[in-house]
Amino acid sequence: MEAKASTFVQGVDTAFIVILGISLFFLITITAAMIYFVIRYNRKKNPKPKDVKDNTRLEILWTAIPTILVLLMFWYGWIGYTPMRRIPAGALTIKATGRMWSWNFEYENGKQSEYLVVPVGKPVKLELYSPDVLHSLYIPAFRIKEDVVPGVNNVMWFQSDKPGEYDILCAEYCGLRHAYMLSKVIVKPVEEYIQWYHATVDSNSMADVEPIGLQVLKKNACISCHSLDGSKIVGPSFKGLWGSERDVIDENGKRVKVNADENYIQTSIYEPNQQVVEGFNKGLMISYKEAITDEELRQIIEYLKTLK
Ligand SMILES: [Cu+2]
Repeated sequence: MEAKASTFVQGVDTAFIVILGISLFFLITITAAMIYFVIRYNRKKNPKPKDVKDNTRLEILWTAIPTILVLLMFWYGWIGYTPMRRIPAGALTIKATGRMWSWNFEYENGKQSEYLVVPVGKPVKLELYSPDVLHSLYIPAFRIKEDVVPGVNNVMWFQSDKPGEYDILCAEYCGLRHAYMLSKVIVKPVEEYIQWYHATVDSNSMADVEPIGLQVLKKNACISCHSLDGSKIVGPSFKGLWGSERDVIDENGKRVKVNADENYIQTSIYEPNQQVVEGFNKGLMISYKEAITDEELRQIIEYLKTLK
């Protein structure tokens, strides 16, 4: 048998085909019967219709058959779903973080990546974490999807038996840019995975040759809301920010002019709602005091100075 993208494919596809098959059967049968009855029992042909009442056999049949069908659909759904919640002991654990607006994956040795890299044929457990809003980690090829809820320790798992690349999406659409949270699962042969796991340079990413400040911005998903090219996304662009004069609304709702210096940048990252640039919405950004260290803040400032 051909290897499947994940061990859940068979169960989910069977449930899907059973339910689709039953639905199609009834759609066609009921529509055909309806058309036939409209013609066959037309009032012109039957001016005095018979009044039919209380057919016990019919009533038992149309109660029993749908009950059996519903239980059948439940059964296939149950068979497909229960393995998803039974996580094998000894599964490889990876922390999956969904934040505004990208995914980040952290491995047991502390290595981080923007793509999820896993070995083929091994169970992988994802510990789902969100620092900000609801997200939903969705890997269609693996037939799995799970909500990532702030403050809740949710998990999901899978095992892929087929090396390759598969899409990752965020299926939470009630926010500004969940649809932009695209990533990939890269399933590698075990030796290749081990090599990647221990390598300090991530061959899947150009990140390591970029300025450190930019790496920090990318790691914290800053650039999914703040562009580097001057375009307006969710927040103000980083381009030309350093040293510029900003019109901001302070905590009391008063409009003030400030200079974009070290202090301003630190406040904007650690206390983002204290001074919000005029024309942008308050309350969309969370504090990055926990996530960004003083040293990283310095590196960000060094990088911003180059974005004239
Ligand atoms: Cu999301």
